[in-house]
Amino acid sequence: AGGLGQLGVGLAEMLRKQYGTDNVILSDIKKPPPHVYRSGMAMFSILVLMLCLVLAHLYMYLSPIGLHNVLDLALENCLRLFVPSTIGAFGPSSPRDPVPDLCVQRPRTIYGVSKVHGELMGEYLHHKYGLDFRCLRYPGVISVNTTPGGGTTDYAVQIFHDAISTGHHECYLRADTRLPMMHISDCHRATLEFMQAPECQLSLRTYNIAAMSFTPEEVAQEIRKHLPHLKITYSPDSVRQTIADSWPVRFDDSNARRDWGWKPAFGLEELVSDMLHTIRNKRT
Ligand code: AKB
Repeated sequence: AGGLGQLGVGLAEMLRKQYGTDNVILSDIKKPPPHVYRSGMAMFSILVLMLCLVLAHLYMYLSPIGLHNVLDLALENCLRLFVPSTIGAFGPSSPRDPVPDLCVQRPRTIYGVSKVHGELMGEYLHHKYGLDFRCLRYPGVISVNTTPGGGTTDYAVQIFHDAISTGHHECYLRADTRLPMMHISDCHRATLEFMQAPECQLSLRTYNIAAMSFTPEEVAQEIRKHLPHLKITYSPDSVRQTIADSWPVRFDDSNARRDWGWKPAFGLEELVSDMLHTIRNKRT
């Protein structure tokens, strides 16, 4: 996965509008669809030839080698580097409601461990060698453009498709499982605003960003305001339920709000009406 994942395509679209089409290059190990195709150049030549200021490194870096290559290239070429993290970087011994930016991080998934590794490597290179490393911890991101995979927060995408197509959603989490969530456009905007913030405003290098927190029951209730017949049944899957129970219920994002002015535009009400509207438009 990489630039063509849930976040990369929309982020590149936004960056291309601001910085020009040819100044933003998306890379991935997958073959891009024609509308996002730009160049098959190798990562090194992309960095050096385009003199990028920002390298949005959006793959999940389950491979530490990939992450280390990117960190080295950013350092050698004095690039501002963005690495995404998530609620998955916390674990059962972290405070959950709310979770602050700085606290115990002992995730029990390899996904979470790789996120903490990325956060710590970037911060180490920042403190030791001055790398302009920036990292955001995203909540579960909700968008229509990617098919939900096996993620713990993915029910919150699938439920909209099910509400419109069959009117029934079978949820793999318990009804009262509260997790932090965010509309994808807030997620893209946060990333851009954070990357554009002057260095002198940043008191941290890794920030939590929040928008809303809801349970499956609450999102179903809100969808029922538009589609009253939505039925939701619960069949918790032990793996994802255990992961969700170890993740934060709420993010404390007060540092992001204070340092670089973070403010979400979408709450639950706006998220639900936008998702239903967008999915319906795509189907017609
Ligand atoms: C997942 O559900 O695994 C991801 C995440 C919160 O990192 N969406």
